[in-house]
Amino acid sequence: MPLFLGGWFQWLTGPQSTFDTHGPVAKSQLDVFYVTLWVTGITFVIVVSILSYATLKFKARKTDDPHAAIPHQGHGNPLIELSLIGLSVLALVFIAVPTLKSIWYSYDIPAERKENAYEVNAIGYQWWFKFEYPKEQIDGTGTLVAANELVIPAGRPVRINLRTTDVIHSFWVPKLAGKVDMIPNRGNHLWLEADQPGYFWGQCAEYCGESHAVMRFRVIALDEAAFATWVARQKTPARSVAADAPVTGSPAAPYEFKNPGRNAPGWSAEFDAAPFANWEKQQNVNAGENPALIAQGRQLFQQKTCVSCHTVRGHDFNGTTAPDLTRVGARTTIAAGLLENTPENLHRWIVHPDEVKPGNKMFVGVPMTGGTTMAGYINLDKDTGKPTGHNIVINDDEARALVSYLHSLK
Ligand code: HEC
Ligand SMILES: [Cu+2]
Repeated sequence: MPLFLGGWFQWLTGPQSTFDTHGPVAKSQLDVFYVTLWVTGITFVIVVSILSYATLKFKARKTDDPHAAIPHQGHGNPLIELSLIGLSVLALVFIAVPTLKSIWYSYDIPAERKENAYEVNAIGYQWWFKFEYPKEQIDGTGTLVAANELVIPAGRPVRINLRTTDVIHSFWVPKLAGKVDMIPNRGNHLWLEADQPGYFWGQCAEYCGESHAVMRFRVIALDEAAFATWVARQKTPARSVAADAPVTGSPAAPYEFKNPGRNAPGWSAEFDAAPFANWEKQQNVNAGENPALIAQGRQLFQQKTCVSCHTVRGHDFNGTTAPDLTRVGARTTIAAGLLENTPENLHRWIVHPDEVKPGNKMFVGVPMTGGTTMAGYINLDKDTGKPTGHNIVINDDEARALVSYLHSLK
């Protein structure tokens, strides 16, 4: 019990711990866990005590021990049996009442709070998440869309409509609410609420293919004013930097790029020490931007056909099969929560997506309705599924330009 209650160990307070709840839905579900734990724990102690007592007390130590003879065999004691049935039923009722209450509560936002609720759509793709904000309509382009980082208002219930475009995924933010599946041709939903502004980890929780384990996302809860500011900013077109714009401040030193290799982690302890503060910092325009390099990156985005899959709203890039990149520079993660969004990591992703995330559709292409494929980094033979050649190759200089461009999108 101290282990569970005290949160003494890292795994009980870690970023995906269900024991460290930050919202009412997760809290109600944790309470059910504790009720069940107490009832089953007490039952366990009673049963094991009686069993141990009987085993030790009536144990035959030698063959001439009086206990060695088989004792009188009884055939049922109605009083004991009835009371055991009664006690079991009681224990189950004791568990069932809070469980049913919590199921009811988690299913939908309480009626009296519905008016204040915010609504978003979460759509699963192999292996990333699209988020739509149906309340935020943008003239000319429709619904506000984001990817892999879901920003919500804190202290308000949020209803999340769960959809998928391909296989079954599951939407799970352990500190905010239990998981619910995203099922083809079925409209599921859940609701959650963050008590306070904060930065939370999410994870696809239903096996969905090669990169299931690294299909992650983040939830950022903001206070009401910060949320309104965020929404207003999102509704504007992507930030544009003219090629001949003056450089602000001294130019940033070029980063070192050394490919860390297949499946190398892409996360720093410094980020995790203060994720929310780091998210806030990420919203600011980077010091020492290089406008000429940004302009070159913007051209490359078109030339290298990144545009066939990705949208950058306001830059005439309107691909819809991949994460919206209109504000990718303000995200703290890339590749669906897998890598910290640093220049080195973005560079690595753009040059070697296959070494970061097995099977990802940016590398192998996105399957389209009608059996065609939106070409990715390699072409695959239709029949054998084997690579037949490269379609997109990015060298280090091109990657630097693309990184500059994408990181200017705040
Ligand atoms: C075939 C379609 C396709 C093409 C072409 C493509 N991408 Fe992608 N891109 C994707 C998909 C799909 C993902 C999501 C991958 C994942 O996380 O599993 C992605 C992810 C990304 C991300 C990370 C987004 C996030 O929020 O995690 C960036 C950045 C990106 N692509 C940049 C580029 C650049 C730059 C190019 C051109 C050199 C490019 N992409 C070309 C499909 C494509
Ligand atoms: Cu999934």
